[in-house]
Amino acid sequence: MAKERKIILITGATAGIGEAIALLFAQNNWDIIITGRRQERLNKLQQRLEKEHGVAVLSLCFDVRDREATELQLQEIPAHWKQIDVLANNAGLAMGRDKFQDSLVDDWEVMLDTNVKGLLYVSKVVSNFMIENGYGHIINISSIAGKQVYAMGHVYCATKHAVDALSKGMRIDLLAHGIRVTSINPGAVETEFSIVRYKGDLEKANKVYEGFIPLYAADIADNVYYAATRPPHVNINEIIVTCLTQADAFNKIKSS
Ligand code: NDP
Ligand code: 8X3
Repeated sequence: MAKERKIILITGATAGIGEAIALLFAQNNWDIIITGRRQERLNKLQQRLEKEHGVAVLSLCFDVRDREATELQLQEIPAHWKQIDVLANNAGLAMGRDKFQDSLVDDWEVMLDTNVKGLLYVSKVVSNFMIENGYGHIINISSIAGKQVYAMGHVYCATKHAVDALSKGMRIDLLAHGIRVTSINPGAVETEFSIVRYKGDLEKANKVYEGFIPLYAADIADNVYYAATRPPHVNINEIIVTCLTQADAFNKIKSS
């Protein structure tokens, strides 16, 4: 069946940047595959996208750390939905903000398994759909933590450096198939990211965004949409984006 609209698959669409990407692409009449672990949020988002924007939505509930579930869920989508134009590899997280020597091995594993291995599991399946289709675009949400290493960032920064390297490697190997690869590297974006990083400690999480105007999830969705809608001969290799009061991982102006 020939498709009417373009299709984007977004991992981690139940919150923050992923949800904003879903909303922006739906506003622009794309059909959307949304994924995440929280079924209730997926249901709500699906209803919203279908009702407000009249686009088709496929919702897949799985944990990207679970290789078998990830492969099964993606392999089993109807053939029509495999004609994916854009994969936004967005699911990710930081866990803890402690000195290396004090940090928890369990936290390292969650970050490595989600940000690196989960991204790989999804990309392997979807890049093969794209090769079969003869087109596609993989957009990896990395971070300025993938460009610089800051204190008490060790493993999170390592996972995002890995995403940076993987984006480069994928771009080279998928070149012959006409598949574009972009990495987007945001500075501080106000989402549920810090609530997750500080394990539900709202006071610590809110402090991260005090005293300056951070980026918002919609700003990153805008970057993704920009990269996804360039003319076919153009590939945006990477975008590094911060709010006006942040120069890099180390220099941020905050009012007291
Ligand atoms: P949020 O916490 O708001 O959203 C994270 C999303 O990832 C959720 O939808 C969550 O869904 C999903 N997710 C997390 N773990 C898994 C998993 N194991 N399996 C499936 N889905 C998962 O954070 P952001 O929107 O800020 O983060 C999105 C991406 O942006 C991440 O990769 C993050 O590293 C990156 N980033 C964030 C920045 C920031 O300052 N906020 C800056 C730079 C990059 P669910 O819980 O339902 O599974
Ligand atoms: C999230 C932004 O600065 O906390 O990737 O690493 S930062």
